[in-house]
Amino acid sequence: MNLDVPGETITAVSTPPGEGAIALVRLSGPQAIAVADQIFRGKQKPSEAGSHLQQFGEIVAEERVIDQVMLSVHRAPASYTGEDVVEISCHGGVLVTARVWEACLQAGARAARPGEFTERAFLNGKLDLTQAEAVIDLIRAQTDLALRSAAEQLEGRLGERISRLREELISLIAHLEAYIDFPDEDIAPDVGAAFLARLDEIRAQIDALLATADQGRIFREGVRVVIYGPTNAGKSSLLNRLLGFPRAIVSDLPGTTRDTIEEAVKLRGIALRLTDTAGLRTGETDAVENEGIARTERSVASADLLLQVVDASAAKLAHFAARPADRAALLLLNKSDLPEHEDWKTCDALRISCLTDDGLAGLEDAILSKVSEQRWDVPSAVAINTRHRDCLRRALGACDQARSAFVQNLAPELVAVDLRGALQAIGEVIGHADMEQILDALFATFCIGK
Ligand SMILES: Nc1nc2c(ncn2[C@@H]2O[C@H](COP(=O)(O)OP(=O)(O)OP(=O)(O)O)[C@@H](O)[C@H]2O)c(=O)[nH]1
Ligand SMILES: [Mg+2]
Repeated sequence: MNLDVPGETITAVSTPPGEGAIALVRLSGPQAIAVADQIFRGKQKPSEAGSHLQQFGEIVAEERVIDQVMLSVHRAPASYTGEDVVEISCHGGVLVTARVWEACLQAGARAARPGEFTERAFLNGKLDLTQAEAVIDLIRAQTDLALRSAAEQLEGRLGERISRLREELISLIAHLEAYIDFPDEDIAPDVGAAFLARLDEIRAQIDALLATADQGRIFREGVRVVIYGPTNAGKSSLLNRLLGFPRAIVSDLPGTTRDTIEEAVKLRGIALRLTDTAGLRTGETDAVENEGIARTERSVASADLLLQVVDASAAKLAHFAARPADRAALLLLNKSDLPEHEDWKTCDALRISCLTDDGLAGLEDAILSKVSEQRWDVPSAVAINTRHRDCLRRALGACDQARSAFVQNLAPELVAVDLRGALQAIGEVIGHADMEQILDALFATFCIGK
C-alpha cells in the first residue's frame, strides 16, 4: 500500500449489491469533480455547483442517458475522505447501477478496493485507526450494544484515551532523557519514586483497557454459550428449542452430532452465540468422532457460559464432573418428563424437558441472570478489539521491562528503549506508526465503497 496520500480518483458502488430503490455511486480523489462533469447533465456543472448541495440531473455515457440521478459534490477537505467527493444517487437496479459506475470508470476513475474510502479518510487525518475500525463495526453491528459501542468509538473515545496514554509516555521518556543527557547526575530517590508511580499509573490504565477486550468481543459477537455433555443427553434438542426451529438433527442414536453447530440468537435483547457440540463419550471412537470431541473441547475452552446437559433419566456417568472450574456454567437435568434416576435425586440443578418445554422459561431466566452476574450486559464507553489487545499487551510487556530495568538501576538509556517500545505499541492502536501491514489487513476487511 502506498502511504502517501493517493493521487488517483476512485469509484465504487457504496450500497449493497442487489435491487433497491436507490443505489449510491461514490467518487473520491482530485479528479472526482472532473469525472462528474463529463458524465452529468444538469442545471449546473458539478464543478460549478456548491458543496454539499444535491441537484437533479442525468448520467450520460456515449450520448445515451443511463439514468436520472441526484448528485452532490463534497469539496475537500470537508468530505468523508478529506478529498473531493462526488456522490451519485441513482435508481437501484443492478444493471443501472453498474452502468453509472462504468461511466465513472470510463471517465477516468479507477475501481476502489474494499475499505479504500475509509483508508483515505484515515490517511488524510479525518479518522484515527480506532475510528476507522468503528466504521466497520457500525456496519456489522447486530445488537444495540454493539451499535452504541461502535458509535462511541467512532466519536473517538478510545482514540482519546490512547492519545492521553501516549502523551504521558512521551513526557515520561522526556523526563528520563534529561538524565541521559547529564550522565553524571544520579537520579534522586524521590525522583525515582515519582517516576515509578507515573509508570505504574500508565500500566494500570493499559490494564483497564485490556479488561474491556471480552466486553468488546461480546458486544460484537454476542455471549458465547456452549451446550455440552454426554451423547444423547438432548443437547441438540436444547439448541433447537432455544432457537425456535429444528436447526440440528436430533435422534436417539448416540453420537448424532459430530461437528459443532453455531447459531446466533437473541434472548430478550441479549445477543447469544449458541454452540451445540458433539457429545462427550469414552470408549471406542473413530477418527471423525475424535475430531468432533476435539472441537467440543475447543468450544468449551472459549465459552463465556457453559450449559452442561445430562439425561436425568439415566445414571450419572463417570466423566460427569469434567468441566472447567473457571467458567460460568449451568447444569441442566434434561428429560424431566421421564422418571428421574436416583443418582440425581439430591442434585440441586435446573430440571428441563426439551420434549414438553417444561422448565425452559426458567432456563432463560437463569441464562440472563448469569449474563448480568458476569456484567456482560453492561455498556461501557470503550471496548477494545483483538488488534487493540495485541498492541496493548505488547505495550504492557514493554512497560514491565522498563520498570524492572529501572528498579535494577540500569542505565536510563535502556529504560528509555523499553518505554519507546511501549510508545510504539500504543501508537499502533490509533495508527501512529509505520505499519503498512496492519493497515492493509485492516482495510481489506471492509466492504467495497466504504
Ligand atoms: N423424553 C425425552 N426425550 C428427549 C428429551 N430431549 C431429547 N430427547 C430425546 O433424546 C434423544 C437424543 O437427543 P439429541 O438432542 O439428539 O441429543 P444430543 O445430546 O444432541 O446427542 P448427540 O448429538 O448424539 O450427542 C432423542 O431421541 C431426543 O428425542 C426430553 O426432554 N425428554
Ligand atoms: Mg446432538
